[in-house]
Amino acid sequence: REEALGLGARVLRGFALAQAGALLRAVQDVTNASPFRHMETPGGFRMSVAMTSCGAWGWVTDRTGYRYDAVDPVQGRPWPDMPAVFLQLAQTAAAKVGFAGFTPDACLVNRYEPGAKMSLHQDKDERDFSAPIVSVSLGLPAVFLFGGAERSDKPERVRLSHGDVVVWGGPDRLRYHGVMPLKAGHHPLLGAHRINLTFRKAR
Ligand code: MD3
Ligand code: FE
Repeated sequence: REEALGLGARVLRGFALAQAGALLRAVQDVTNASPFRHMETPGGFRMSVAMTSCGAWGWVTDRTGYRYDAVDPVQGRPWPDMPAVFLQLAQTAAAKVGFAGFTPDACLVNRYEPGAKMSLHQDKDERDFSAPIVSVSLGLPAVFLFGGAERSDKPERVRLSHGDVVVWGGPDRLRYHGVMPLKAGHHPLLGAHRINLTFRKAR
């Protein structure tokens, strides 16, 4: 099942289902090396989503701004390697919708608990907007907000469930997007959490 969202956004329902167990074991390996943390925005707010990264580059925010950094500032070491099962899934999904040759060098791992949300934003800390972003949803479902080119454009709501993969590229790469506060619930593999993996080409 493949749905078009915008011209450059494709939802692959259940594309990651068969790999979910292996992906979650790999998340555990990543977080053993670089644990989830609640980062601070430049404006001084604590993010409700807990984050970590793997791959050559990790996304970081603190009082000085947003950036990709080769070093995990909490651990003082490079981010853990991107697990093979992550890379394989991201590349297969990208190729399926026309982005053959996608080589992500960063995977941001987001963990939501009930009430956690992500306000409307654009992803523009990457250097090359011609590369897509691939996202993988695991655990509790969430309502994703898919906005327009301006923050004030009314967003579409899209439910993303366990195993769904979305590829955002081309004309949709810079659209505003966010996630509504997570509803409480129980998922057999993740309990009261949702985990989202986003694969990016940072550099
Ligand atoms: C649409 N994460 O980490 S993934 C993020 O579910 C982020 O955790 C959300 O937004 C989450 O930056 C949404 C889906 C996503 C990612 C990047 C996009 C959608 C996008 C870039 C452009 C348009
Ligand atoms: Fe984003």
